[in-house]
Amino acid sequence: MNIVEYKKAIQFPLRQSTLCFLIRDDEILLAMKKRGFGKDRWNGVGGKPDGEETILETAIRETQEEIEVTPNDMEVVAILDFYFVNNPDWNQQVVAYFSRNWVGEPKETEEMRPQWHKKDQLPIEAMWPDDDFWLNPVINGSKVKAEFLFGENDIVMDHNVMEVEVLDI
Ligand code: 6OG
Repeated sequence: MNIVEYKKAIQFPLRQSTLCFLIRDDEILLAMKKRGFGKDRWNGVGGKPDGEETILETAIRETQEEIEVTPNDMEVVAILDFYFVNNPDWNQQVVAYFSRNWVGEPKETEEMRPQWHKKDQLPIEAMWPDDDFWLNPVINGSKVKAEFLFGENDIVMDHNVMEVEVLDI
């Protein structure tokens, strides 16, 4: 099974979700997910829209809820389409942001334990496997449009990663 075949058999549009990474100097803020989808993985912070919220409003609210920080600037750095052969309910499009300006200090909450990491020392074995394909190019300044097909045990069965000039949400 590859992405082209899988996409013929599923329902669109994908539901959307958000992911936000704080950036300062040579560091990136990752947070350990303490419960639910992606538990025990380091990731950015984010989640699904509530009601009629825009995707940007969602990204800001989720960052407030999960690490008690209010981002002031949000740059869209990646649009990631995730497909799960065995769990189509998990299929989703994730809009990823970098924020370099915010109010507040990252705090641990019931959902997330934030920690600064050197950009060149990501704990990749404890992150989603797709991050290995797209996060470094984004850290190095690229904008990325990508799609991933996951199989058993969240193995990446197929992927396409494109560096693009402009990202349209
Ligand atoms: P809730 O559904 O728990 O939010 N997310 C992913 N992040 C990465 N890096 N890789 C993936 O590969 C992901 N799939 C989802 C979006 C889930 C959070 O996890 C992100 C949300 O920020 C499959 O509310």
